[in-house]
Amino acid sequence: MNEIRNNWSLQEVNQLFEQPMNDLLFQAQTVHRKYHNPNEVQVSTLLSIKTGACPEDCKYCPQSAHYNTGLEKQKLMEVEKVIVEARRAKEAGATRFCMGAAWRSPPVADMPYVLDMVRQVKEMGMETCMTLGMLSDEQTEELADAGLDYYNHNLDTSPEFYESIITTRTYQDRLDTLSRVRDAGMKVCSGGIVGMGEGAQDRSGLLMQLANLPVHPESVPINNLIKVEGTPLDQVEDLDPFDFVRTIAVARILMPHSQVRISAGRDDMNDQLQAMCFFAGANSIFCGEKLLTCPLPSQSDDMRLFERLGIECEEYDAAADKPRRRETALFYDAAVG
Ligand code: SAM
Ligand code: DTB
Ligand code: SF4
Repeated sequence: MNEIRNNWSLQEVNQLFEQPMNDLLFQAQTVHRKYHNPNEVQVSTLLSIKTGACPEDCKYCPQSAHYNTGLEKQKLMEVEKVIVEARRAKEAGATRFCMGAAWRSPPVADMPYVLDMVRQVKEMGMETCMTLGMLSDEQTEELADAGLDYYNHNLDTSPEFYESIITTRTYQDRLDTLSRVRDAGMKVCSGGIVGMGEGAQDRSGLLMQLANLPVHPESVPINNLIKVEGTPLDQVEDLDPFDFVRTIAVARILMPHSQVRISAGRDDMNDQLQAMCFFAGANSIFCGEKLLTCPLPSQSDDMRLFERLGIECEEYDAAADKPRRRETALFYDAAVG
């Protein structure tokens, strides 16, 4: 059977989700082993280069100007400061540096600085990723020419549920940005959020949309809603953690080659739940001091978990000027002194 497909029906995706957990995990792990090293997890570091005061009304987001979350706003960070943070991430072993801005789309006047960030981080030998909102054709070309490796732009949820979460831009706007990024030759990072009060159909609908893109995103972040006080979703009911694991497993089955990332929400997950996500096919995490504005587990906790699970990750080897396999045990000793 051809496992790489772009024609999934909602019914087929629902059927994957509805299997008994053990059958679903077995299927996901079988696909995972065929396409990836089952004991390797990629580590990215995030930096918010422009924080808060965003004109969009995404109901989950602490950075939207529509809600009062008490967040400290920050205009576009100076290029030099971004480079200092990138160097710190590289020294801590990150192989990909992701820069995020709370914009609807990048202001034209800020583009030269953004492009400079891409060039300089790339020169340091790390992979680059940016998430800046919607892009015009010209901005997409500029980012590609500067050498940007990945562009993150999430579909967030199913087309049906989307309208109750965001009204200031459409699902089609998002699909258009993704196709521009793909056409310009950059790698696509696109996923969504679960735990926003959506139904099981919406989790299926999100993954079906991602898997039916003409080419699967190279990177698929699955965020568990962080309920930030002051956002309209701060009181929503918790998602059953097993439904988070199921979402990871179905993403793995639908998009066998992709890196599936446990993104937001890891700080609220215990080690057992994270281990289950890795078994379900997650093979990437964000690691560092924080996500964009919300907390992450400490780096030493992450490395301790990797060590307990025998998980390997890559680190940047400055002498050889390329990534190498990291010995987590050694790193753990160094991280906790
Ligand atoms: N403004 C840009 C955009 O929306 O494309 C880039 C930054 S935006 C913060 C990136 C993603 O973070 C969103 O698409 C959403 O999936 C995720 N996110 C934001 N707030 C979150 C929250 N409270 N919990 C979980 N994920 C969240
Ligand atoms: C993604 O899907 N999740 C990351 C990254 N892409 C940019 C961001 C999560 C943000 C969580 C809320 C915050 O830290 O502000
Ligand atoms: Fe703005 Fe992005 Fe937050 Fe939406 S998710 S409010 S676009 S920063």
